[in-house]
Amino acid sequence: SVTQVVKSKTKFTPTKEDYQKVYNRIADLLDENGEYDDGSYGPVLVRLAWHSSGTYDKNDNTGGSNYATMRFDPEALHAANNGLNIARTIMEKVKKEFDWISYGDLWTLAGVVAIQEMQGPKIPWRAGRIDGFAKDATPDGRLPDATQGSDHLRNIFYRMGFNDQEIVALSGAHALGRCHTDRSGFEGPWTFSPTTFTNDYFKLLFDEKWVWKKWNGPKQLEDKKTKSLMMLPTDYVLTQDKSFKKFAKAYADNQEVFFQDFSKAFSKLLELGVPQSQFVSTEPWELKTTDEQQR
Ligand code: ZEM
Repeated sequence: SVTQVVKSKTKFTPTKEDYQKVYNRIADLLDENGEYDDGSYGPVLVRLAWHSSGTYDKNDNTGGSNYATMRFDPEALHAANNGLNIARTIMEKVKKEFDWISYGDLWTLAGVVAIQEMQGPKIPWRAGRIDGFAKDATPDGRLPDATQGSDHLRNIFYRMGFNDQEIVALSGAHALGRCHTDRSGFEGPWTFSPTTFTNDYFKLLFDEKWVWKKWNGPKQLEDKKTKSLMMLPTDYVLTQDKSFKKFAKAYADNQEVFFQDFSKAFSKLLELGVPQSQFVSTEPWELKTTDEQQR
């Protein structure tokens, strides 16, 4: 007779506490390399979360954060994603330690960690994204082109399901990080504190005099006073278009209002393309910052 040995493998069901552990691991990685840029991987991780979500098209429900298709060529090689291999490589370390998390959850969670740890607002977040396949990857051209104007911004963001107020709020993420000539062709940071989340981007847009930079690179603006800050044409448009300007001014005047609106819009961005039925909880979670945990 044959004795059959049945190996029963119980599937690991992560809890909120498990995701908090992943959060903490990512938080520890943010400033492990003081040599990198302004001393933090936070900004490039926010950009990874954004580019992995902003491919969403509400018309056919393709793209978005669900399948983490930036893992695959040609999406990984789209010019818009230049430099994000750095962010994806850092996230591999976390994935090795927490192999049960999906890439979509990992990358969006990294965006949440980065914003919260860099003094930004709490970002409600839910788990449940699943890994997709190369066939789910999105075509090039779904992310915004910095050289264009308000019509383009609206076309791109309306396609994701955002309105003018949300476009402006999301653009405030440019308080963080910088442009790199070897990634986008543009150069420099938007603010004097690129690793702290503030409403300075909006303040500077209105308070500084912005002039076209004289150089061989793509069209960008520099602040007349110090010439050390930059704005993309799509940033400057927020002060020129009547509807955008109203929101940009409100965010320049009141950081609280900006934080609230950014939190809502960024949370929504990170859930684009994820079927509601996939989320493990109906109520989004607020994960604790490292400060709150006094680790
Ligand atoms: Zn960005 N972004 N972005 N962005 N972005 C860059 C960098 C960063 C646009 C854009 O072309 C560029 C949003 C919206 C838009 C961040 C977050 C968010 C760079 C520089 C460019 C060219 C890349 C480089 O050279 O490294 C355009 C046209 C946008 C339309 C409005 C939204 C929305 C974001 C998040 C909510 C962040 C954090 C960076 C900095 C990355 C870094 O490595 O420092």
